[in-house]
Formats: sequence, structure tokens, C-alpha cells
Amino acid sequence: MHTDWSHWQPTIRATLLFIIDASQRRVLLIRKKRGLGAGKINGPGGKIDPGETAAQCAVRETQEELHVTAVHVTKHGELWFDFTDGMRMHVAVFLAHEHHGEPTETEEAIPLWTPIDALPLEEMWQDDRYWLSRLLQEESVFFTGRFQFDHDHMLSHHLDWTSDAWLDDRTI
Ligand code: 6OG
Repeated sequence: MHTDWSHWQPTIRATLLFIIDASQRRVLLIRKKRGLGAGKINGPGGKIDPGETAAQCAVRETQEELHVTAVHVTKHGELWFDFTDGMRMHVAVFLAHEHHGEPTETEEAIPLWTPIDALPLEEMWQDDRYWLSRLLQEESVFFTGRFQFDHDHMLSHHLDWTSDAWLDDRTI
């Protein structure tokens, strides 16, 4: 199976947000209770609503899923997921180092403060092992990842890393 990435356009746009507690070297993950990837561990996030920026979506979804408000989110990555069933999802990945509120279980998610050095990668989407540890350990890196998936089985992966902050026109 061949994906022509040069003409790739997403059918769905979504976000992920990783809130880091640097003093304890931990990150706020969720056990997702519903939606795409239910049962897996991931960062909070979800689909972008009409009229909303990706950053606004990341903050809103984290409020809805965990009752936590992130402060100063910055974009560090873009994930391009090409599924064999035709779904094409673009995910903007954000980091934050401050938040208000106590992570709380909701109907959507169970909060999991997780040591950055012991990420539960076996319980996460397969692509995460190619970018999440590096992002959380280095923090000042930026990346693009392109992945083909057949349902939740990863077929191919390609990562590009840079230390230059994102320019707006690089966002698809
Ligand atoms: P809702 O169904 O919750 O939006 N997502 C993925 N995250 C990772 N790390 N890998 C994948 O591999 C993913 N596919 C989807 C993005 C979907 C949420 O699930 C994430 C969104 O936060 C294929 O509205």
C-alpha cells in the first residue's frame, strides 16, 4: 500500500496535549474511556470544533476530559495518520508546563500522572513509541510524523525532527 504524502489532506483534525510536571518528571496521561482509541492510554485531546484553533481545542478537550486547565500550550508536533479504511487524521501535538485544577476522572477519561521515564507504551497507540519519549525528554524539539494504520495496527512510520520552532505556514 502506497500513500502519496505530498498530496495528503486530512478528513479529520484533532489534537493531543501533554501537561508536564517538570519538578517530578511526570506527565499527565489518560486512560481513554470512549471515542477512537477507547481503552488505550494517551494524552488528553480530541477533534477540533468548527471555528476553533488547534490550541483552543487542546485546552477545551483537556478541561472536558480531566477538569484541568492548561496554561501556555505550545505546539511541538504534527501527526499524519493514514488509515486503510480511508480515514485521514491530522493531530497537532502540544506541550504545557502549567495547569490549574486537580485532574479528575470524568465519563471520558481516567487521569494518570505517569513518570516520563516509564511511559506505558504497550498500552498506547503504536506510533507513540517513535516520538513521545523523545518529545517529553528533550522538550525543545519539533517533529512531523507520518504513519499508515490498519485499524490500530501500524503499517509504516516516518519521522522528521528539528530544533526550529514551528512556522505557521508549515501547518497543513
Ligand atoms: P476523539 O475520538 O477522542 O479524538 N489519536 C491518536 N493518538 C495517537 N497517539 N496515535 C494515534 O494513532 C491516534 N489516533 C487518534 C487524537 C481522537 C483522539 O485520539 C488521538 C485525538 O486526541 C493512530 O474525539
